[in-house]
Amino acid sequence: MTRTVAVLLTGLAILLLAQGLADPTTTTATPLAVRYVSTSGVDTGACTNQASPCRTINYARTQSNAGDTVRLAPGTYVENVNLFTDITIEGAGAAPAAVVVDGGGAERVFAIFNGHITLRNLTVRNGDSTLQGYGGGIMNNSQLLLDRVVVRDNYAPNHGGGVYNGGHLTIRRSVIENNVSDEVAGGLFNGGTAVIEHSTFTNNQSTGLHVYGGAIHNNSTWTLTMTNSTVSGNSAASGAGISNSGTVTLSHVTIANNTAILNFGSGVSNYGSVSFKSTIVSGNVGGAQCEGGGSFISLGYNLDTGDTCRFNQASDLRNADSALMALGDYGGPTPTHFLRPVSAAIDAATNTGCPADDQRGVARPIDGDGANGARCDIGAVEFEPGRVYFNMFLPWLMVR
Ligand SMILES: [Ca+2]
Repeated sequence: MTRTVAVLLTGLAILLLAQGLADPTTTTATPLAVRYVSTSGVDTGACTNQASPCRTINYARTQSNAGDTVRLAPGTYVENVNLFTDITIEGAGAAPAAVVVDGGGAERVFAIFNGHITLRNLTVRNGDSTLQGYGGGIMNNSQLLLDRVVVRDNYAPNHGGGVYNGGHLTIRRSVIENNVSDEVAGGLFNGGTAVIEHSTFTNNQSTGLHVYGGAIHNNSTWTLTMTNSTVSGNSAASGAGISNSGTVTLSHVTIANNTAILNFGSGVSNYGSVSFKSTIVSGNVGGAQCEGGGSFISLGYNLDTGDTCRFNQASDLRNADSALMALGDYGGPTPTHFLRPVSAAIDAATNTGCPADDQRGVARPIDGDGANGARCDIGAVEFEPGRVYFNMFLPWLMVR
């Protein structure tokens, strides 16, 4: 009897032990943490106390577990950051300009080798990849999301002055500007998968004598999808806006005022496949706006201020007046080309497959011409008839 009780008790103990091991409260992973960094901080401890933040991104990164967030107080951080595991690095300022990660002109700013990485609400500037090669501001060989990021004033002697992507890249609500490459792609070189939304590429340069891709080059076999975005005022020998030898899909994009120094493909240079839907190609300078031996596929509702983009659907507008206003701040986090009231783009797209908003975040569609109800506009921006931008609109009225 005693032995039976002992056996039963032992069995019960094993059962309880097994239940204990299975109890989720004893096996939960370390909770995700927020690590605080400030220019007035000190690199000690785990950076989890907002009242006593750490000083550098690199120190906070070494304290982080996979999935943690490093939150940067407003200020400028001169650092070069290599990332190997899941992490979010985000600015705590009201705008990306308030939180700056500066490469010091000596190295890349961010190099991403592994993991799912998010950079949010900050500026990446003054990177120089002379010692490393591709990607002056950011080199991504993993999974990267740029959300509300400004990538500016970076330099690469090789491909991708602003960003080199060899992995999966998503860009949202961001600005890629004033970046320079001495080879291909002043703004973004894509040798992976890139998805770009609500973003602007402006004033990027590819400076080599015979190279291409002022704003963007999408390389062979790779894919780039761009929606509700603007490519304006970039320059290269050829393919000053977008150059492509892979597959590019454009929807509600505005490609304007780019300059091809060697007079070839000022808007788009294409040796792969580019499809256009509800896209404006306007006022690009140097050769034809669209050139190259690749396939140009119109999915309709496009606007060409000339007639070289092979827009051959009944809904396409050729030799049309886009009547773009200058690139500027017309609301939203990124600069855009708002439309003048006479623009042929107004109410000339289709509501079928039209995005729910425009590049600025203004809801689509809006009735822009007071006829036939609300209909989407061609390009990145939806015209608002009640909205007047005095600074630029009044001079335009005077010259009309
Ligand atoms: Ca409209």
